[in-house]
Amino acid sequence: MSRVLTVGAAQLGPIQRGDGRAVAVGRMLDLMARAHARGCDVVVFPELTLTTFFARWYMEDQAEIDSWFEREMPGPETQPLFDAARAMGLGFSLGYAELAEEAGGVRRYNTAILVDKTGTIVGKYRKVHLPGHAEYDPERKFQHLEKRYFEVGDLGFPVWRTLGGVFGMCICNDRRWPETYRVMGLQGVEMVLLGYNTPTENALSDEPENLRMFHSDLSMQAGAYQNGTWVVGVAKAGTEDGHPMLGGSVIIAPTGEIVARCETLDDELITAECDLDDCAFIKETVFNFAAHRRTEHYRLIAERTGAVPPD
Ligand code: ING
Repeated sequence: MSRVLTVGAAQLGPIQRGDGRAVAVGRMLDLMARAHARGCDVVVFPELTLTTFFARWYMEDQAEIDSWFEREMPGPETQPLFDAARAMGLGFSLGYAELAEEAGGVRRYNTAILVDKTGTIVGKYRKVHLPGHAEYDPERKFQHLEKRYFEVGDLGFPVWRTLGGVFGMCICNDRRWPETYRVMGLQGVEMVLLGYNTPTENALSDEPENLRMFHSDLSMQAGAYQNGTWVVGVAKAGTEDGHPMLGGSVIIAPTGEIVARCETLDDELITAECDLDDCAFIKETVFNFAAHRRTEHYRLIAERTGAVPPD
């Protein structure tokens, strides 16, 4: 039995600070049309797909800051994406800055949503690992103010049964942390959809660009293999207002192998036939937690060594 999904990774090239949302949406609709032409079931877009990576800019005026956020999803400018999904029978994941009025206050998150083939939002995730800093840092070659503009995500790492499988999401820095994949892995995730906006330079050191790409791939490949899940990692790439961003969007199999990778720093679609049933072998053999992590042995070892057994 196989459950093959044709998956598209829709890398976006740079979005300049002066580009309106319509520029991004227009390019996304073109990528969706190309994905549909290639028979895709779902297409994955980057983190903060609708705007430039505005966290690189120090801002104090709240109205200016809030101009980068979406107050409704879909809203007038993003509705065409949902209409296209429904018309083409094409699911998608989308990253954006979310402004929500919740619990009697205004909340701001770095958010991703999963939309099914009917154009319905079936899942939402809010970024947990916010890198960078909250105040202007003169020591840095450039700013990375996610801690200033976003709150820590409050939805955990859920998974959703949709598109014939078990799907999860995370965002950018989340992909570097093993817990991100593990929490979803323990829920049986079969495909993790993630976007990233990763500067090619380290603001505080002379880290070489190839090491940035290596760490990005390493994190996602390990997460895929150690949890027996597909991982789709999609960049907003290229140079935004003089700030270069990593490309290298990938589709990674549960074995940890990269099965497709973008080669440019522009809008680029890569696709792969992803059999969700390929997850089972890794989950049920190499990483069979119940079979290979024998917790009753702790007590035996504790008695022999006098160590304090876990509660
Ligand atoms: N960007 C970067 C990322 O995690 C970063 C920030 C780069 C942190 C390299 C640590 C090392 O890919 C975002 N937006 O999280």
